[in-house]
Amino acid sequence: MDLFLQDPPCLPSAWEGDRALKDALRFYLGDHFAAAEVILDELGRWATGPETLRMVMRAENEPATLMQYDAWGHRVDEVAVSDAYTELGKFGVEHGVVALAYEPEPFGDLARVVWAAAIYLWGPSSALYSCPIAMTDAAARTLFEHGDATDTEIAQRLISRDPGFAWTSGQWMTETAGGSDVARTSTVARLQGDEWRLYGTKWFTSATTSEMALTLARPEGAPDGSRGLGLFRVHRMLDDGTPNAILVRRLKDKLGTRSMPTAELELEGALAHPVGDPLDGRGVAKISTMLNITRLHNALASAGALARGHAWASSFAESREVFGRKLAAQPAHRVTLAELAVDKAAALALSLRCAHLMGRMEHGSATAEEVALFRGLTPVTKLSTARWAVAGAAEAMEALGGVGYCEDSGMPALVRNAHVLPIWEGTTNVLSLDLLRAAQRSDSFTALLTDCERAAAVAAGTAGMEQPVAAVRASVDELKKRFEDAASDLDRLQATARSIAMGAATTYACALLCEQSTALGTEGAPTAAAARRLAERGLTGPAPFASDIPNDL
Ligand code: MFK
Repeated sequence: MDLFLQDPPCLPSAWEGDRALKDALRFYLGDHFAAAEVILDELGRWATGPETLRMVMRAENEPATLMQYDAWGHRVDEVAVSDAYTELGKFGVEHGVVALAYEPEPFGDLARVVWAAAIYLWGPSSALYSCPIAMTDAAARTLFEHGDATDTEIAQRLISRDPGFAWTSGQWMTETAGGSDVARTSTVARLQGDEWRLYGTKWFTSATTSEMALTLARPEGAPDGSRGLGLFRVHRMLDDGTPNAILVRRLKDKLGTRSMPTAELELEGALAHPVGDPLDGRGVAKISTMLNITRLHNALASAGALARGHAWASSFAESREVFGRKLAAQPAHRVTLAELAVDKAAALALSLRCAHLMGRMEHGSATAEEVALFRGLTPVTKLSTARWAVAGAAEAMEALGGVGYCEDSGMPALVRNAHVLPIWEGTTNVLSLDLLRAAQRSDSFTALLTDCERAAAVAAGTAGMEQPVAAVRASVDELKKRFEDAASDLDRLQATARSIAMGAATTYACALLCEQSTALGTEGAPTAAAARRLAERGLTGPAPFASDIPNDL
């Protein structure tokens, strides 16, 4: 008897097969769409091509390694990465995964939208080279905003498309005592002669092979807490070609992101260059420029993971027959695929809107309301998309059945790598609290809800959009009430923060999809369907605890 062998699923071009992305870009880009399509079409064909997918698999199977000593006992601390990882990154750099955001032509203040689409397509095939790229982009913007002429010169390397000239940057924030609570940073900056030297241990430093990093340290004599911290640029190698005084204690043995090295570093008097005045107590505020950009990268990685999971599940369902018909035609499975598509559309809507606002801020065309909106939207987008990505990656793996659970399908890597997304760059709770802080300091929450109402108003009166528009309006009222009910008691407000943040994410995603589908007219039918489905699921999510959290649960 012949053994039945299933044809492997075959991914379409990541660009060609992504209707939600194209529709969203038509909405944002208008006349610029055609120019963007040329770039994104090439990236999309590359991202899901068989050769690229083989390289991704190879990079995943060749984790980063550390050699601390050479054969003669000298301390060398050499971190090696797979050449497949390097090649995937090089392709991205050449195709502008940083540069696109900084090139004034042809997209002007819409450059971040095109850039975001590029990251979304390239990221899932980067074997986590997306991590150094996130930090590189973020470091470049931070140096441009807060640095001097030398910093600006260094930043040219970070935004270059030439792999021979381009550098990547790390972001060393986390210490043993301070992951979320960065105020507990204990690295000391000592002024020795006219040079700053850093002493301390950095506990998680990703992309250890990067040529430089931005890091926080406390100048000797500066006050405790976050207001005593300065921001410093540190290079791995010194100008004379010798290594800086940085020891690699060990590489982290992580659940995922294996091709990308993450180390513990010992700074033993590492030469460092202050970014701005190291004694102005603005280190955290300055590195926040960086955080907001890496958080958007994180959101795009989440949307990209959802897209890749959905693509695998859909193409498998097209080729698989079960119980007498195609899996893609089985009602239960159609629901699963549709729900994945809705999550992807929501993640994309939030991420692209964030990118749109960021581009306007970077080009000086954003209004004060848009700046306030961006401040609240960034944590909301990062936290929600990351959680959707974890659930979506697991769902996609399940959709491939037993083969999806096997390493050589690539799905376990998708699941492993998705799990970092809610953790790095601020956990779900830390970012929920960040939304509260932004709400209190810059009225960002009000700006977010106001923009929900604005977007819903655009769609009001459009046939078929009555239900999602009404749901957005009701949810805005409910979220305001949740905030106001808890506002007078800080502990209660913090206990409510996640419910408010997740509710705001789904509500804003629905509002954006309502607005986009209306603008797209008949072409916007799939976007309208996604908005309706979000509304059917319920926008506000679970209510917070009605009273104190019971101790006996
Ligand atoms: C593929 C994806 C790629 C992603 C790769 C990334 C890999 C990188 C790996 C990592 O480095 S992960 C580690 C990331 N660590 C974090 O995300 C830290 C999480 N903790 C926080 O975000 C805390 O909220 C924070 C450290 C910012 C709290 O610090 P503080 O000093 O206690 O907070 P405070 O007093 O609110 O903020 C100090 C200043 O910064 C204030 O300015 P002002 O003095 O002018 O008022 C704040 O307004 C400002 N600030 C804080 N967060 C901001 C911000 N400004 C703008 N945007 C923000 N998000």
